[in-house]
Amino acid sequence: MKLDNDAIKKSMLLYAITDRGWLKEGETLESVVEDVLKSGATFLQLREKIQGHEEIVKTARNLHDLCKKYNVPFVVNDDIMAAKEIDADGVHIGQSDMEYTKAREILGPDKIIGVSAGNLAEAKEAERVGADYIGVGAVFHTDTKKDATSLTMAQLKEISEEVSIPVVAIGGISIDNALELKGTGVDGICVISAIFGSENPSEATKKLLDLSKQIISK
Ligand code: TZP
Ligand code: MG
Repeated sequence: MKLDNDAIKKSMLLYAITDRGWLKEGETLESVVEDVLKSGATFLQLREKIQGHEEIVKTARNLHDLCKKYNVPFVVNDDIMAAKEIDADGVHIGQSDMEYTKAREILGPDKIIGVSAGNLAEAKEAERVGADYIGVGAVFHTDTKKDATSLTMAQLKEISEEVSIPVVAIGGISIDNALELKGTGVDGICVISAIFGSENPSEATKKLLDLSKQIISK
């Protein structure tokens, strides 16, 4: 059974996206992800920009096992077939690769399909087709995704008001700026470098979780 809208909303609180580019000597993605899950991340996405499908499947299987242990939903970025193969909780797809119909056909009604949105029109379109949540950004400047469009807090607020599916803010979010998102109506924050690029991913996770609770509190 798929998580309902409310449960997905709650799981957006601290959404972590992996990036093996930040791994330090001797670390594995699995070991860092386990620290991050232990420290309170509420959703996990495997995002691989270099690995091929076979490697993605292997990593996804390991991370999914960890996520099950911590009761955290796990999705794969872009590789719908990898998500299908390991029975992940779903996929996250971009707007440019608006493959929603294909993803839903392959994964079925019970899987989570998240879609990226860079503006209100994209957010509404994602909701219309049936996305389970949207990742909206970039809300701040980020070096992680060079082609991400930049949004103002007012635009972000409008998007949160106009769609009823869960909204998670993404892009350049750090411990230093996260609280600027308070009042925008988002359901949580999604980060890559603020966790995986941090000296101490576990501590960063705890701090960001606390900040996100402040952001979503009315
Ligand atoms: N989509 C919009 S911004 C972004 C993605 C994948 C990058 C987020 O990475 P960071 O390091 O949290 O800015
Ligand atoms: Mg993509």
